Amino acid sequence: MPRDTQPAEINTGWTRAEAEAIYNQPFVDLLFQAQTVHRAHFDPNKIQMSRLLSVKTGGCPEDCSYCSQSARNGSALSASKLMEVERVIAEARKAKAAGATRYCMGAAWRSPKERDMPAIEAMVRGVRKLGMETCMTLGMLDDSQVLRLKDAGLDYYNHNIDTSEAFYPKIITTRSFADRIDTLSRVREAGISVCSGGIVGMGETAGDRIDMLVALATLPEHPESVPINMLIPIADTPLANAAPVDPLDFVRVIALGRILMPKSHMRLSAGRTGMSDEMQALCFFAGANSLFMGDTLLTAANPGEDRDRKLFDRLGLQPQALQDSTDIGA
Ligand code: SAM
Ligand code: DTB
Ligand code: SF4
Repeated sequence: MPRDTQPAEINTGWTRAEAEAIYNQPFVDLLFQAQTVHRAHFDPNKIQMSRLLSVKTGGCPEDCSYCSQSARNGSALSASKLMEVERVIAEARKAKAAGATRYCMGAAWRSPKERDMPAIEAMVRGVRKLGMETCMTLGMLDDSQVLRLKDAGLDYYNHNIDTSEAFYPKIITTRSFADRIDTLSRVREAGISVCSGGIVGMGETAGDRIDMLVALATLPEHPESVPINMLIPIADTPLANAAPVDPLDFVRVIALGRILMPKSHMRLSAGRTGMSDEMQALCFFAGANSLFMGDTLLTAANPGEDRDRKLFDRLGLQPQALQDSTDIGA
């Protein structure tokens, strides 16, 4: 049932059957519905721009099958130390100059250690002072860590559910789907905006993709930001040879997310180097309105600014200014 704290048109009671019926419509009908919902809430030609930085890379104790940074995956990445605060702020300044409005900092941790918290808080304060939104993704958080991040002024916390609850144990065994939901509810309760999505292309079924979106759309409040990643296959990980995703199925996932969570930013996230301009255009038509800019994500490649500038020119898209970041229907 919709919570009374949310506008009436926001539904947090979606069922699997409802979502399946939407997803399985003829492609053109699905896209028309998604674009209609999109236009009721957003300027369809504006795209929110975030920039990522890995502030602590590699050596992660978790066993996520897709990840270059898991110490268990034999991928060649060695563990780095936590980056110096001043360097992080210098990188954020460059990202702002290049047009990013949100700076997302990621660490390859199961959860942050006490000794790292002061530096993490200083990063949040420093990046905020530049006039950018801040996002962190640091793994699982306890109550006190969430409150400290909130006090430092953190705007968003990214914590992906990655896939359906049923498929989750096939991808990660060192933590559970329920652990993810716990951290998400702590973040929400503390008043930090939630960024949560998943990955398409890990061998999951269409049903798993639908269940993942229904899980996000039936949280007590929809995540403000929903990143949909297309798997970037990484050598020497268990998913190195995963079958590529059908691009039209990927577009369907974006469209369903847009319809189930009409006011959330849907981010066309990892995997854009493997997408044609035409596939990205269909994703924008289906309601994607956020992306990562710049030539690297955390460890993997991303289209650089030149390619994205050309794409935006071809499509008549514009970066969303920070003051436009609330939806037009609000
Ligand atoms: N360690 C933290 C965590 O797991 O929450 C933060 C960083 S983790 C790399 C953030 C997200 O990136 C993952 O949850 C996953 O959805 C996405 N991701 C990681 N590797 C990926 C890959 N090879 N392809 C696509 N998405 C990936
Ligand atoms: C998200 O959903 N995708 C980003 C961000 N949230 C942290 C990370 C993508 C990582 C892609 C693989 C890499 O760069 O190692
Ligand atoms: Fe660690 Fe995050 Fe990679 Fe999992 S996705 S191995 S938790 S860095």
